Amino acid sequence: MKSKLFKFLALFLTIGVVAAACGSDSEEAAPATTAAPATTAAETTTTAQVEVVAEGSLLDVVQARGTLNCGVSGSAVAFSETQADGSVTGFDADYCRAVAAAVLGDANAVNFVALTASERFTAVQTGDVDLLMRNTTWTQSRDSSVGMDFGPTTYYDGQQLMARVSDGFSGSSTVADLDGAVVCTNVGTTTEKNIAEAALLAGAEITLLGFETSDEVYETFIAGGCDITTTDGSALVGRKVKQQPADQEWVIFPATPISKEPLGPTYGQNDSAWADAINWTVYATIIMDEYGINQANVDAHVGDEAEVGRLLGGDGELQTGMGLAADAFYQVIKQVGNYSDIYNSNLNPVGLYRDGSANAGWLDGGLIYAPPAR
Ligand SMILES: N[C@@H](CCC(=O)N[C@@H](CS)C(=O)NCC(=O)O)C(=O)O
Repeated sequence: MKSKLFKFLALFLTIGVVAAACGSDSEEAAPATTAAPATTAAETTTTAQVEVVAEGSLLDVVQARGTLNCGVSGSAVAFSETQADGSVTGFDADYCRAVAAAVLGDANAVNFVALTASERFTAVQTGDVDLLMRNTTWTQSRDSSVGMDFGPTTYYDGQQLMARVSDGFSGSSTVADLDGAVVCTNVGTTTEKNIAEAALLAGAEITLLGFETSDEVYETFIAGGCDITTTDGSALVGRKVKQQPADQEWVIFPATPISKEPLGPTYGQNDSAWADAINWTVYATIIMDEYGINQANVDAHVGDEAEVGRLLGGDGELQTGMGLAADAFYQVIKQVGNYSDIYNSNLNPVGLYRDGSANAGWLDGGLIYAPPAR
């Protein structure tokens, strides 16, 4: 009975993927992978299915390889920046390291792959990267026809605009004020679609210039080739801090973003063991933060009771059942840090703070929340 149900589900999944691929959106489309584990699982019993899925998982591939191939931007200020010595720093880069610490026991076992926005989903589909931590917004099309799955949102962002004060823009400017403006952004993003729609709805006629990289966007903006740049608000803040010339004053508006941009880990669809490893790495950083357990004091909490003890590898630990070492999340906190450690060290320096934002913890009125570790 069960095997018939799974056969039906596998058939349904395969049809779903094909149908979705036909309707995929050209700008972001990468050929959707087929649901191989589900198809194989259709021939087996329930117990065997779990094993088949685990064996076919990227989790095993990454553990056998000994390094995590993590797709980042490499030029997203404070999120992933390739430094002169080749190292990559930032909030997203640290989440790549956290996953490597959980899966491989070594936060440094990461091969960072710099990808433009338009390259990123293809890199997942072809297996060039195991995971994207690349300012990537969770959207319906990416989650379906583009063939991705999404983990917990690590940064709640929203799209804003940036312009020169000398051109008459201020913090209270709106999209309607863009009428006649040249707007620069990077291609293969939610950004270009959001601004086109928002301008249409506000009755503003804009000229939209698309570039492959943000560096080109800002070179053009600084040289006066565009009146406006637009992208995720966090990126505008970072670029203003780093690149605003002494003779220009840039302003970010509107105060309420024109879109929701939930950013987080993105990986190929239908690989539950891999998804669980990544998702629980993020959740572990959040739960430890809720307890005030961080990189500096984690050693004092090994052996604690209940949820903290389980997450750090003690009695009742649930990590080995997921294909990870019992101390996987201890390694994450010890080698990389909890959510606040990662957020504050990377984002406070550019002026982004959790307090009062959507990225505060749920107990402080924000949206950062994790399910229970039990
Ligand atoms: N979150 C949006 C935008 C992502 C995006 O490409 N953002 C820019 C601004 S942070 C970026 O990553 N630029 C860095 C680069 O050009 O490599 C999306 O997922 O489409």
